[in-house]
Formats: sequence, C-alpha cells, structure tokens
Amino acid sequence: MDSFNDPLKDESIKLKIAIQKSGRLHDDSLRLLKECGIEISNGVNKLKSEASNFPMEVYFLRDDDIPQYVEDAVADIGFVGENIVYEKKKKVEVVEKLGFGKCRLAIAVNRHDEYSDRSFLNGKKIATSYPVLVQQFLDENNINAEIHEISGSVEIAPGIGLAEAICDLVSSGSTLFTNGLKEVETVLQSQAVLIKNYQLGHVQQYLLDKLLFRIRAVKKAKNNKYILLNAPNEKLTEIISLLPGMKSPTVLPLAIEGWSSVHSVLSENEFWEIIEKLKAAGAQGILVVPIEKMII
Ligand code: PRT
Ligand code: ZN
Repeated sequence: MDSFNDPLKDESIKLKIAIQKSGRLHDDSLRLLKECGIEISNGVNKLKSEASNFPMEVYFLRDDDIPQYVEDAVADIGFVGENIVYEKKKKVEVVEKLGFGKCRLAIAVNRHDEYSDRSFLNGKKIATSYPVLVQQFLDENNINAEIHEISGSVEIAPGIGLAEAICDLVSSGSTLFTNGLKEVETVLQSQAVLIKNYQLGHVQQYLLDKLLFRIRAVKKAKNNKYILLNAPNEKLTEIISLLPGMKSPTVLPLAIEGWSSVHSVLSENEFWEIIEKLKAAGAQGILVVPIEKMII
C-alpha cells in the first residue's frame, strides 16, 4: 500500500457507495455509516451526497437498482438486501452481512389450506415479485408450479383469485395474518449486506478495508456488553470462572476491605444466563453498559 499517497489526504479519490434513497434500509444504512464515524447529510431529496470526514461519495438509489450500479462500477460498493442481490443475479461480491433489514422470503398459502408438505404446491399458481428465487426453490424441490410475477401487493393475490399461494418478504408476519395467509416455506433468510464491484481499484479497496474495519468494530460492539460488578473476595475465583472476558476480567480492589470490583465483556447471546449465575455466586451491584466500538 505504499505505491500511492494516503488516499485519506487526496481529496480527488472517493469510495462511491450506493444506498437506498428511501425505504426500509435508508435510515439504518446512514446510521451504520454514522456509527463508523462517517457524517453524510441526509439525501431524501438528493441523488448524491458526500461525507464530510471520509473520502466517500454517496448515491441514493432504489434498492432494486443497486446491484446493477455496483456491477457497472458506477458505485464501488452498496448496501442492499440479500433478497435483491440473489434475485437480480448481478456479478457483484457479497462482502459482509450488516445485521439490519432482517426478513425472510417465504411462501404462504390460505390459512385454511391443509398443507402437509411441499407437494401441495404442485400445479398451483404462486404470485411473487421474486420469480428467479422462487423458480430456483421449485427446481431444487422438484415442484411443478406456475409463477405469476407481480410487482406489489402480493399478499392480496389469493384473496382476489389470482393465485393459490404467494412468495413474499416477511418480517413480523402481520401482513400475512391480516390477509388470511399462513407461512409454510422459507425460500431465503435475508438481511442487508455490503456488496462490492469485482474489479475494485487498489485505492478503493484500501478505503473499503478501512470502512470494513469500522463496520466490524461496530457490529462486534453491538453483540457485546460491558459488565461491572462487586464481589466478596472469597467468591472471586467462582465469579471469574463464569466470565469469559476478552482476555481475562479486570479485578480492582474496592475501598471496603474484602471486596473487589470485576469488569468484563459478555456477548448478548449468553448474557442473561451468566447474569443469573453471577448473582447466585454472590455478585452484587451489577452494572451493564453498552459498548460503542470494539477493536480486538
Ligand atoms: O423504493 P425502493 O424500490 O428502494 O424500495 P422498496 O419499496 O422496493 O423496498 P422496501 O423499502 O420496502 O424494502 C427494502 C428492503 O428491506 C427489502 O429489499 C428487504 O431486504 C428489507 N426488508 C426487511 C423488507 C421487510 N423487512 C419487509 N417486511 N422489505 C419488505 N417488507 C415488506 C414485505 O414485502 C411485506 O409487504 O413488509 C411486508 C411484510 O412485513 P410484516 O412485518 O407484516 O411481515
Ligand atoms: Zn425496491
């Protein structure tokens, strides 16, 4: 990386990123960049914007268009749902899952249908905006069904007699429920991902690596909590054995004789279980604090 000057100092070089102009991924995309220390003015009525403190140019686009822009190198990278990436089949590389925009592409049928297995779908009409992914699912499962492509309001198709089944994105499930449908198959688990053009230049790759380093630190911090507790010294060995920590917990003496303060990091997954055990082992005054960035 010494064949060029520090790109952060060369104002003509920018990493071009495409994010959704408005919709479900817009706010979280800008929030993630902000958490990475990158300030961008809001782009609701703009097509393009620039970061004030990172060499980055932001394009605000419809999510469906983002893979094409990245394939064509109009944008170097993009934040977009996996559902769009795999449906559009553009030549882009998926680099990192971003942890927001989580949903699943699922097949649903009428709530009263007796659905015992996938063979139910044979000979049926399935309404969807995701014909490529649905066809792939049908082929993989040897199902012969007809795909009816529609661009929106997929969930009303069975009610108006357009199809016997639908395949659409689901998050809470309430849209299916209010339309008298039930979810029966998952075609794809999806979340927002960072995609990149396959032939990124050296400088762009260098800037992407910087961004990825920050994104990973933010994601790690979100999955972990900082914990502080007080413990009687005779219980320290047991309490320390319950705490994984990054290396090992920090133990500091308290002003009161015979007590110590213990500091450590816990992952979100094991959090509640370990807290219960810590209490049972004699820990007191447990404080749990969010971590902003975590670099290990
Ligand atoms: O204008 P543009 O084309 O950019 O936006 P859009 O209207 O096509 O997309 P948008 O903003 O609705 O969604 C953008 C991305 O968010 C999707 O491509 C997914 O990756 C992700 N995402 C996450 C979702 C959902 N959750 C979701 N629940 N996208 C859509 N939905 C819809 C779904 O289609 C259905 O109508 O929400 C409804 C179901 O939600 P529940 O909570 O009732 O199950
Ligand atoms: Zn869209």
